[in-house]
Amino acid sequence: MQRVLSGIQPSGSLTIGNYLGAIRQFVELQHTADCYFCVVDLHALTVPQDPRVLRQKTLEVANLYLASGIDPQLATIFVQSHVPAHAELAWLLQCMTYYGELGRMTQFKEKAGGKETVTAGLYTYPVLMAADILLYQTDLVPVGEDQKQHVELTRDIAQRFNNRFGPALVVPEPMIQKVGARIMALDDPLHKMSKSTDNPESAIFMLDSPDAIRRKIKHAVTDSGREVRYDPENKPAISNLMEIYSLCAGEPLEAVADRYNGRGYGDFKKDLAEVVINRLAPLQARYRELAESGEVLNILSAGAAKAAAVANATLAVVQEKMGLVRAAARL
Ligand code: ATP
Ligand code: LTN
Repeated sequence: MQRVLSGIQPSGSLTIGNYLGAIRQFVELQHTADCYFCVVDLHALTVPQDPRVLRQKTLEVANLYLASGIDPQLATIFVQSHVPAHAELAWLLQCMTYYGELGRMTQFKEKAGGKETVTAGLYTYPVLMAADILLYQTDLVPVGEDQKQHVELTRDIAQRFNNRFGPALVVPEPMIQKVGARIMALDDPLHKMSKSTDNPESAIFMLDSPDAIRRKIKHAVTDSGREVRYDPENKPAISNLMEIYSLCAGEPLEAVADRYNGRGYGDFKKDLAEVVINRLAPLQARYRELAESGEVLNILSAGAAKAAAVANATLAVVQEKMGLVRAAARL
């Protein structure tokens, strides 16, 4: 059985970009692969977080995994910081990653924006992600398009380790969907929809109310002209909305294009809002039940125990190969 691992940062409220680009794949993969899905709280600390909000968002992401249909009987759900091996392996791998390699990461360049005061953690962030992946001997990493470069760096680090110390780490492959891998912001179709945005109108959040969804879609920017046509190059805004429609309704893009052929943006946007609302409604209802039950804490502690067993085995091999004297027992 193939091993799958992915993670989402509790750095804000999850968007439909996170859902359509990542979580939707997680739900499918749990039936055919041995899946590990983590809430990467250590990654969220790379930019300033309010401790109270971080705690709340960490549980919110875990509950949204469950509400989206990830079944803890089929997949292992856990919080990254509950498994200390992640931070430990990250250090060991930082000592095998080049400064120049990290400087080339586009996500770092975008988030740092040339400022001196960004944290060292933001710079080394991709190595922590490599540790997340390599600890589980992961074959496949389902992610959105923006993470492809980080998975490629992970492959380079794994190969470098294996070449220097002998085979120890599985070299993973990214798994990126054809449609939905890069949902764009509602106010700017040239930028990805992001949960840590300054403008909450630019994103549809998984827990948005029907009214908020209607308002945001109504005000979403469109392109010049008025025909509803899938053409990401010349009509990036409407093409993005069509992708959201297609994925939420479970209909091919061509069917959406045919239905709105000869009709204007107004009709299309009105229907799109209802399609998104209907897709999210059952998930939001399950979320409310889960959040009230508090059951997630038990699921996360069982998940961490299962994850730690796999992670610690890999960490021990890496430590031994790199020349660390192993303590008699894990303290
Ligand atoms: P932040 O804005 O805090 O950097 P984010 O919204 O980009 O966060 P992440 O936690 O970094 O979300 O990403 C979780 C997963 O969701 C990743 O696999 C990422 O590729 C995917 N993802 C995030 N945004 C989008 C998007 N707009 N379209 C498709 N996939 C996305
Ligand atoms: N870096 C990712 C989140 C992330 C991740 C991972 C994704 C952390 N660890 C391991 C896949 C596998 C992001 O910013 N979206």
